[in-house]
Amino acid sequence: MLKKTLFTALPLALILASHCFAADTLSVTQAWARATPPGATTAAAYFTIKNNGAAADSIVGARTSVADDASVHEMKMANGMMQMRAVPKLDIAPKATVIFSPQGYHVMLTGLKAPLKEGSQFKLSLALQGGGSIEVSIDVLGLGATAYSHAH
Ligand SMILES: [Cu+2]
Repeated sequence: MLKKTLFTALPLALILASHCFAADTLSVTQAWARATPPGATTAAAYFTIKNNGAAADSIVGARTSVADDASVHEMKMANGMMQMRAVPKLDIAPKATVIFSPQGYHVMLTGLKAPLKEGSQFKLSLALQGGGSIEVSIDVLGLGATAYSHAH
């Protein structure tokens, strides 16, 4: 009886695991990037990050094998114009959820080694202030994607 329960519970656990990437207290969901046209050298990755813990933590860097460099940026209105600035340290308060999106925070990838192909995935590592990191699997969506969606 116990064996049967474990057997049926396993597929659900695998599905959940593929959508959630957790460090000790931070969890990342809905991680995506837009596909890039041939020749593009930059891309951006988006996700939702939640601090489940009682202490603040910060993202202090990013790394991926698909690009030479990765860093957290923010789009912000300044003097009536959208401007992009680097965010070397992004604080995430206890219980806070920060949504990375095309209108706000994103992880900028520069020196892209190959186009990001729709339907593929790549790994992104987020460095945390405490010295740990979160490994995130990014789903590459279509060229026109504006938000996370996942077709099963
Ligand atoms: Cu940027």
